[in-house]
Amino acid sequence: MTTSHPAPSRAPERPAPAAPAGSSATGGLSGVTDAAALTGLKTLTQYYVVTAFLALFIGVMLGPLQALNYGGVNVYEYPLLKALIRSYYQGLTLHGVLNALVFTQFFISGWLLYLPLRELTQAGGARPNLRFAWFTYVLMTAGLLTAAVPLLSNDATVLYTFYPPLEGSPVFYIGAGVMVAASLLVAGQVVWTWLAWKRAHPGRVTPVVTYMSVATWLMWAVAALGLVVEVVVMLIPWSLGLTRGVDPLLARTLFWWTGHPIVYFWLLPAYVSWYAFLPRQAGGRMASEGLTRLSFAMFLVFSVPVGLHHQYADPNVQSSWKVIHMFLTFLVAVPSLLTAFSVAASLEDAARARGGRGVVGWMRRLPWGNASVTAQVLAMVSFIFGGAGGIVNASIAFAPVVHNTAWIPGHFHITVGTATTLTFMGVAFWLVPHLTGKRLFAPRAALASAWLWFGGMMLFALGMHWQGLAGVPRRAQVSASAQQAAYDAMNLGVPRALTALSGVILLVAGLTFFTVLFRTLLSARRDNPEDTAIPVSDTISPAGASLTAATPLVRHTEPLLALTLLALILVALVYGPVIAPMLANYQAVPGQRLW
Ligand code: HEM
Ligand SMILES: [Cu+2]
Repeated sequence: MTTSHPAPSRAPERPAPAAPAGSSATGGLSGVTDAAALTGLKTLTQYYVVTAFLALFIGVMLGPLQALNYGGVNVYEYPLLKALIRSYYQGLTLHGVLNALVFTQFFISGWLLYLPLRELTQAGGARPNLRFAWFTYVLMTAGLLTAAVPLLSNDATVLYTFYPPLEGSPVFYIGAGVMVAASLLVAGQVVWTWLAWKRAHPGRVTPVVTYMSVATWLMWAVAALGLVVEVVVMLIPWSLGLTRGVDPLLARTLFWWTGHPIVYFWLLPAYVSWYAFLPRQAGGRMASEGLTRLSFAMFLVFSVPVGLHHQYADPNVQSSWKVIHMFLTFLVAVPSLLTAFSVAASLEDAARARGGRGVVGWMRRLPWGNASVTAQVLAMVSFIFGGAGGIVNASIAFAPVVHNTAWIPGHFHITVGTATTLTFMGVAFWLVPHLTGKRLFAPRAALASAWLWFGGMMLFALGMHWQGLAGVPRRAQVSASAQQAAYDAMNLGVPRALTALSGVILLVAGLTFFTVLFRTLLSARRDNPEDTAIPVSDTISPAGASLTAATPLVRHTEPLLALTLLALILVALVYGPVIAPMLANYQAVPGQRLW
């Protein structure tokens, strides 16, 4: 329908409410100072979002070069490129760190700070502490800039997983550590503000967007412990020369304590949009608030104790623990399936309200002309394939077939690289106008960028999964290998061509998207800021405002701190017996610099 302007409030023709169902009693701005605080919060959020997309821009520009590598074309000998990056692996480190760590963390910090603080202020909470929020942003950015120095000078070409005994400059570990620590301050501020609201409003049900945000941040706080301990206790002293070596197995185990749940830290903020905003944008309603809360409560409890599914190939970890982590991994698939069905139901609700008919025919009636909706629906479609592949990766019987092959990057470009990234792009199409009061530049180009990204990533995934099954390793400059005969024997013609082509499509997609984004940001016109209100959805089955009147599901999912304690206990149970023998048998290995 609307091809001219994908602003969210266009989909349903009614004024967008400021507060969601359940907190309407105190909805609306309560005074001038609150309005000023929210304006300040908007500016801060804009900084987070713009920093995030600047990182993504640089990261994404490196991707097509890697896709060409997997297409058999080596571009890394060109003098112009050589002047910018020293090697394939320096480029790959920058790509992984900027896209997977920096883009995601900055976007999520802005997104899941703004939404709950704003919702709670409007639900009668205190004004947000902007000073603290700015302090956190500055700290996070300082960490990023610190880590950028050794990354750019080729002194930390350790890839985004920085497995020891690969040893990078201490400046990298310190900068990365500060950046991650800053995300915990965002978590702290959101949880703190929520607790203050709860004290001031006893017996009230937490508004749903705040609920989802607090659950995500609490999950991340439990998840980040592993990485923080690895970096602070092991890697920083070791890279400074204070300890003589580091235990690679223990470091990897701590890394994956964080490294698996980090994927939920990337996904849940996208789910927030799919549950709370996308239905409204498409002209429908959220299905059930109780189910929404249940799936976030399950993510909080079950996301972390699963990391060994990345270590099936590691020695000196008992197989029984690997199998236990595998079953727990399958358990986390449950809330993802809940999400898939709930969100599909709300989209169907939207499409039928717009006259859609038939078992699948209703899909045609989604507002495909709206770039924000289209990007997010396509992101969800890609996640169907990504999630299915994830089950394969997590299965101890299949994992050896795909482990460390091109299949793996094929997999995570349709999960974090599309389900998350394309959702955030789609969100940016309304969020940036909302934050800046500027109109989205070239909505048709925005729509085209979403389709190109989706199509490009689907081709990329096909090419890379295929190559992985043929046995092509990941993290390898295959186009410059001295053993080309080995690759020739694999019959890679078709998947290589698909991968190279996808790189070109994704370059066009990226350039189109960033043109839309930066032209929107740089435009001087600020017209009609009212047009870009937050598209909060109504709910078919709401939770209500009062805990005593709420369903048992709502009541039992409300105590998020108790659920966090449960998560910590579960993590201690399934990681304690794995880590204890590693500590007892610590193997100090000296560092290596292979680049
Ligand atoms: C233009 C779009 C993109 C293209 C063409 C692209 C291409 C690639 C390729 C070919 C690899 C494999 C390199 C190897 O294993 O040697 C790779 C790795 C990776 N990509 Fe992308 N990518 C793109 C966007 C993204 C996005 C949006 C994200 C995340 C938000 C992302 C995250 C990663 C990560 C984490 C790695 C792994 C790095 C490593 O193994 O150390 N990429 N990319
Ligand atoms: Cu995992």
